[in-house]
Amino acid sequence: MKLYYSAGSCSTSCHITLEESGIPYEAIEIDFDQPSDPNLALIEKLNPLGTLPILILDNGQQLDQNLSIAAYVADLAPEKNLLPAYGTFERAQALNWISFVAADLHKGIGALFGVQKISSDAKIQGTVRDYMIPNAKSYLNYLNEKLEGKDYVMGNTFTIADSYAFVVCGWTKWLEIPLTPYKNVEAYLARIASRPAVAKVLKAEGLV
Ligand SMILES: N[C@@H](CCC(=O)N[C@@H](CS)C(=O)NCC(=O)O)C(=O)O
Repeated sequence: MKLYYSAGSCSTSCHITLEESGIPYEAIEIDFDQPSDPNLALIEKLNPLGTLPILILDNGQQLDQNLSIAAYVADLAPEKNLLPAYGTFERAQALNWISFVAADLHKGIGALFGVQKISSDAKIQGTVRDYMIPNAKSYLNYLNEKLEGKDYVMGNTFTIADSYAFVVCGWTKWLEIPLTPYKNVEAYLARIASRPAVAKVLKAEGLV
């Protein structure tokens, strides 16, 4: 199977999940900042939303949302426990977490990347950022509290929700949101970064 990703974006979480799963895959980087990237037209064709990740299976079938790709890959490697077993309450809890990451954390933090597109006026940018920051911080605070006494969001086991939360929380360094008030989140990110599969993906994407 083939994963199209852009370095450091939410699609990196699927790259991490694939690496953690041990399943053979090919990862193809798309550079949205390079109009000459020959794969940009292909991405537009594959996904009219123009977003990554996109996963293409060997039979040509396609998935193009973080949650579906992560869950599909996790289910292909059940022995890795990247998602609790079908039909269990723990599975619903893990999906609850990944939904929080996709709908709340990703949108709350990721929206800050768009501030420059709203206006070239620095004052307006500042006003918009001041409006968005409390929202982003409320999600970081929620995660911080829920991580108390835990290694990962589900407890002791790393799941697909952690792949995704790790990437999104990592954006804070580019957005100049200090994580010092969120000690559990800081420790969580360091813990995940030290996982061999994660370290391998970060290196492959040129992020370390
Ligand atoms: N709902 C989608 C959102 C995917 C998404 O927002 N992808 C972003 C990167 S984080 C993207 O590809 N943006 C296009 C761009 O940067 O031009 C999912 O969960 O997979």
